[in-house]
Amino acid sequence: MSFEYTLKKKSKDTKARLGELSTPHGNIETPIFMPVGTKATVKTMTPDELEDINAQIILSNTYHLYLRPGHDLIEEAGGLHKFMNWDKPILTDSGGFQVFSLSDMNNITEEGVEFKSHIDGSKHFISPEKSIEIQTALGSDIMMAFDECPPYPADRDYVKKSLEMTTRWLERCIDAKTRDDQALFGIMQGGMYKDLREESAKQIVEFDLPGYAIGGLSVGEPKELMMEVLDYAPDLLPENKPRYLMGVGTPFDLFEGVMRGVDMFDCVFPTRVARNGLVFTSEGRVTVRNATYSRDFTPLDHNCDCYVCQNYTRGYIRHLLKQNEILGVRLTTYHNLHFLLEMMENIRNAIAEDRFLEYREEFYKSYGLEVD
Ligand code: PRF
Ligand code: ZN
Repeated sequence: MSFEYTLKKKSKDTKARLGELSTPHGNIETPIFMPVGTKATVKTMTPDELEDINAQIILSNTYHLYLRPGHDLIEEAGGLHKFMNWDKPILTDSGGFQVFSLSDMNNITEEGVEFKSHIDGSKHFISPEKSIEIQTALGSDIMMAFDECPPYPADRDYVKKSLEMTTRWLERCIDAKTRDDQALFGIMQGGMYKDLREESAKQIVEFDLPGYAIGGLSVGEPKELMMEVLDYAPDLLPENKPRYLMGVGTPFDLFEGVMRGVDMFDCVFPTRVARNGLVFTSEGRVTVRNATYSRDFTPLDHNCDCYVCQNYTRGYIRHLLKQNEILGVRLTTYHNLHFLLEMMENIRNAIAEDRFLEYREEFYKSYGLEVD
């Protein structure tokens, strides 16, 4: 119903695209970065602050919310939007990936995944139907299919069987879906094998879903290998649907992904490193926690017009971080998210004005990245 992706422009010299995705909670301009709010909060950020920095959509996690506080409790509160006071779009990941990366034991069968909670060791079972039941209760705008993300490295035979099961799980997710105000995205797997990526894409595209994700990347493989897969994987998905690269989001990855035809990204990286005192600046990464910055009374980034850079110095923020004062991590998180969201806005403007490659080169030069 209210989900529509409009491809607004294709860049001439790269595969970058400009688009707009409409959802029941508003429209999203793509390419976009989605801040991660795993436990129904983007750590340290109020929804007002997220709106200040023009966050258009956030991501949350089925696995965590199912364990704590429970999806039934969130449903009782009126759904995730109401529970956390965020009225813009929300995408929820299905739990599959988190089960594999966080829980102690996990036993994968055709039926689903049995696992032990990383919190208290209790036993649980999530199937495709259960994942959709949880995401339905949460009421996210975009639900992700329940998939298996094979580890890296994994042999061909394993990856082939796994992607075929992921397709069968997708079909079960589609059958379990009940609400028409929620969209379901399918997830391509296939590891680092081109023919298996093709097979996976071919199978999931059959279901004519409102969007598709590229899963199974950034799982420990060398960066060159991820780029090799990204050279062809987005092209295997329909042009008229949004493409989402899951769990990827350094500044470099965002440029390289956009250039290869990706529209949506999420990653804990900017918020996680912010809590360790690492900030993005127009001149590269700065570990503001370091002693070098104790008497630096300049902003985190002299080219940044965010609230933090307009009002606070590196020296002050370093002091807060060293003292474990809560404000320190709030300020670094705010700046990092602002930095990435503004970078994405610049990327969209550059695509619109046919100067994506120029902007990329200018950014890389200043940031200290190699343009190849
Ligand atoms: N599948 C799901 N979530 C994910 C991934 C995946 O493959 C990844 C891989 N980088 C991150 N998050 N469902
Ligand atoms: Zn700033």
